[in-house]
Amino acid sequence: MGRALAVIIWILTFLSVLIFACKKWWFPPSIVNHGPALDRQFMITILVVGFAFTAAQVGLGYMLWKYRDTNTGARAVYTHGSNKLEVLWTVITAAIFVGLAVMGQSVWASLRLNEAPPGSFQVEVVAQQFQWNFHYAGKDVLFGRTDPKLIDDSSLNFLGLDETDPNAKDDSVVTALAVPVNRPVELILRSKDVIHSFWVPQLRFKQDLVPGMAIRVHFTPNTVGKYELACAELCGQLHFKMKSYMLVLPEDEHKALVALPQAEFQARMKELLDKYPLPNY
Ligand SMILES: [Cu+2]
Repeated sequence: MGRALAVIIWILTFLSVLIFACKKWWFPPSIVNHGPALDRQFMITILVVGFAFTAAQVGLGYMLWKYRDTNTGARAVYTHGSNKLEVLWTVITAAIFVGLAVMGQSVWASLRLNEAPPGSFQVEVVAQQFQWNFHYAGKDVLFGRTDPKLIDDSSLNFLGLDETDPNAKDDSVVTALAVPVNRPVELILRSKDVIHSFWVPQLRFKQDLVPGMAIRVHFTPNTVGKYELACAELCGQLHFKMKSYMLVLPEDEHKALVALPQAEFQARMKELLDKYPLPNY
């Protein structure tokens, strides 16, 4: 029985490692400038914890095998363990964990702890149960005033955009995200009701949208295409339906799109969503 358990543990360990090593279920390729650094950091982390996991499980199997019931009548003995060893492996584990965190910090900081570069393309993202709204500033590059009192879903004013504000005249609110390629993009993330989470796997970050907050994130996409955008926070009964697309467009195509008035913007967006296929994973 002891031997069988040991072998089962080894087989399970081998299969678990295989799932990661074969890379069949891996991330889609990144499409942002910070992607390679983040992927490298992820790889280091998974190699370190993968090695620790394998060593621990192989050791566990070895102990099961060695100390199995052999019917020799030998008695179990009590041992208090070794304080020295306990301290040693706790210190080593702590050092590895803190080391990995410090290494990852620089990638994180470069993305999250500084402001978006000047000239970034800005989009206001307003989430609600259960849809994504994207607010574009239009030709004047100025967002129109919004007021929660003006929110009226029945007249499709999901954001409470103040139509009397001159800056709002050329604004568009549509249900998909379009950003230019090779230019910094800044998203201003808000929520109208509960916590949602903005997630495009190819962007290599996930960010909550929290009611009452305007959370800013920035990135520079480098590959033209259409990508799935999902809500990654269980936000209610129809959470699974809360999805959209992010289009990364060539500069001229993007420029022409965001200059369009609302209705034409929406129509052109539909055409573009049909034009670009989803990448196959
Ligand atoms: Cu949601």
